[in-house]
Amino acid sequence: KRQGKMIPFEDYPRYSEVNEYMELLATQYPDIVTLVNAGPSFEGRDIKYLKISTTNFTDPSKPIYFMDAAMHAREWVTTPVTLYTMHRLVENLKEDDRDLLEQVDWIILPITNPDGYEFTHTDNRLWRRTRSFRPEISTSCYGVDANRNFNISFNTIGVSSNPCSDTYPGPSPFSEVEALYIRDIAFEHLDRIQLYLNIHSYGNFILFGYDDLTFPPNVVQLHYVGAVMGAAIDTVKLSSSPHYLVGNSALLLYPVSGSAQDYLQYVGVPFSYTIELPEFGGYDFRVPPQYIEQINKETWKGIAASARASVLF
Ligand code: ING
Ligand code: ZN
Repeated sequence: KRQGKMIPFEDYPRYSEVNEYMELLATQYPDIVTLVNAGPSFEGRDIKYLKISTTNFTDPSKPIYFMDAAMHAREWVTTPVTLYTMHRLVENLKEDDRDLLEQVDWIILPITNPDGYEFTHTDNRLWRRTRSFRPEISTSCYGVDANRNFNISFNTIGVSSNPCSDTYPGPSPFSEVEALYIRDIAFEHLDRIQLYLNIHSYGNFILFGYDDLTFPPNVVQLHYVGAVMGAAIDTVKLSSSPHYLVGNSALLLYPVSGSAQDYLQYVGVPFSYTIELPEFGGYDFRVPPQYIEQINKETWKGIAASARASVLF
C-alpha cells in the first residue's frame, strides 16, 4: 500500500519518494518493469530509471522512447510527468494505448540531477545546476549546467566561463556524471532509440537541434513529429495556457552549446527534443502543485502522439 503522498499526482515528490514509486512498480509488475541504477551522483545519490517492455527489452526490432527530467534541479514539474507516464504505461494502461506498450520499449529517468533536486527542496528553490565541488576552480561556487556539459560544440555559445553562472558548462565535456549517464544510456541502446525527450520547464516549446543553425537531414520529419506532439497537447490544454511553439531551439529560444538534445541528435537518435512545459502565468519554475495533474495529462497526450508518429519513419 502506498503511504503519504499519492505519487505522482498531488504534490512534488522528494528524491526518495520517486525511488520508492519506481521500486513499487518494479516489484508489482516484474514482467514488464525493470529498475536500473545508472550510477551515483556527485554526492552519491543513485540515479535510477525504469525500463518498461513487454519483451524484456530483448526485441531488436522495437523502437525505444527515452525520456529524462529534472536535469535542471528547479524544474520540478518535469518529474511528475515522467512518473505519470510510468503510471499510464504500467498501472493504468488504457485499451487504446496497448500499442504504446506492445510496440515500443520505454526508458524513463525521472531525476537526472538528484543532488540539485534535493538542494532545491532543502536550501535554494531556484537552484539549476549540479552540485559538484571543484576547489581548484572555485571554492565558493558549486555545480555545472548539465545541459551545457555534453560533448557537442562544447563551451562555444550560450555558456559562461564564470563557475558561478547558471550556464557554466564545466571544465570539460562530461565532467558531470549526471550528463555522462545520459550518454551511457544512449550508447547502450543507440541502434534502437527512436525518440529522446529531454524534459524542461518552462515556456511551452518543443525544440530540436542544431544550435549552430545547421539542420539534421531529417529536419522535416523532426518538425513534423514535434508538431504532432504539440497539436496533441493542444487538444487538451487549458485555454489560459499558451499554444506550444515547435522549432529549432536557436531560432525559437537562444543558441546553446553542449545540450543533451543536440548531442543525442548528433550521435544518431533520429528524433531528439527538448520540451519546455507550461508555467501557467507567472509561476516560473514554482508551478503550484494543483497544476501537476493537468500538466501530466496534457503532456502524456503529446508523448503518446509523438511515440506513434515517430515510429512511422
Ligand atoms: N531551457 C533550455 C536550456 O537548457 C534549451 C533550453 C535546450 C535551449 C536545448 C537550446 C537547446 O537553457 C531550460 N529551461 O532549461
Ligand atoms: Zn532546464
